[in-house]
Amino acid sequence: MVKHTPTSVVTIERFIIEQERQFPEATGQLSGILYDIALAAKIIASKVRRAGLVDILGAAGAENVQGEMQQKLDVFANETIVKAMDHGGRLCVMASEEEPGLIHIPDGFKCGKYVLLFDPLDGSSNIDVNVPVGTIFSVLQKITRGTRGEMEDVLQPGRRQVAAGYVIYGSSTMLVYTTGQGAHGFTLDPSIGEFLLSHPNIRTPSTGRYLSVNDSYEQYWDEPTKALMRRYRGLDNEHKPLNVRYVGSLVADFHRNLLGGGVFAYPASSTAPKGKLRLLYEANPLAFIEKEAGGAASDGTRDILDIDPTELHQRTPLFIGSKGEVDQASAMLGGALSSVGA
Ligand code: AFP
Repeated sequence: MVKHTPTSVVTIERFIIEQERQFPEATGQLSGILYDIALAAKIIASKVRRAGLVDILGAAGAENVQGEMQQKLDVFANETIVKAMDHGGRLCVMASEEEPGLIHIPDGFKCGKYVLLFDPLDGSSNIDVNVPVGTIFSVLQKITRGTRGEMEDVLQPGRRQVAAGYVIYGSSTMLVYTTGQGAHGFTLDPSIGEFLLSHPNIRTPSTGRYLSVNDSYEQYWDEPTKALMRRYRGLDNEHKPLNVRYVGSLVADFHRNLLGGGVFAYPASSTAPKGKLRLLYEANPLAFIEKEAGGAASDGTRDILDIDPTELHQRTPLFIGSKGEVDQASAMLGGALSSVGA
């Protein structure tokens, strides 16, 4: 395999092809999905960049399945991804945060052997204040026998993901993905319209620097969760405090902590007993990336990747980041992570 250094210019396309070549039996379908996602990300990035310039902000008038107001860019991002992906003959079904049910491949297009789950524009309430937003995606293999994908194909544990990634639309646009051979980051060069390899083989520090949590919910947390947060903050007088950083845009908080080390926490509370974040297209893909970077993810009792989903829009508490901090969460909240200490 070619050794990529920070000085060699490697496009995402070249990188995907080189990774695919390591698997002579590969059909190229997964690579095709990743190219199409990169294309959709470029289209969304160009729209997000212009959001402050054009009259596109504001609610679209519809409420999405989670009961949150959809912004126009959510709708645009959702449609962009669906249209970029539905005709390639690689997918058998899709599901999006923005749509209540499965998104089937239209009649007339071929169905393939993969399933795509995505959150088209996470953190969209941040758009009108110029805070980074993101796209998150997860790819699974079809397990049912028919041609079209079914709910059973979608409701698979995260451990079965064959690819996952996210795009952050920030000061630059970055795409980070994994196919289980490390987590790799690409930065969009807008002058040539290409994602270039900028962060090969990302490794997250084993102990953290940052704590990202919305502690306005503290009054709704149970005692073990409050104790965990005190520990993260060094208020137990035994540990060094983590630095608190919370954007409120999952991809932005996750990305910073992945590179700098730390933990993102969205615990269960009395007002949100299952937390807020969605298992299939938020927690699972980020957990796969985190694992590939040497970190971990837990709901407090189980490794996120081991959870058997029962619903498309299922929520989960989430503790994700450096192993040391996630391990602390499992120890104090009652779970033992299969991947931690293994
Ligand atoms: P929005 O899409 O409504 O902005 O929600 C963003 C989000 O799903 C995720 O990106 C954040 O980490 C989380 O919610 C923030 O939630 P709180 O506002 O409850 O802290």
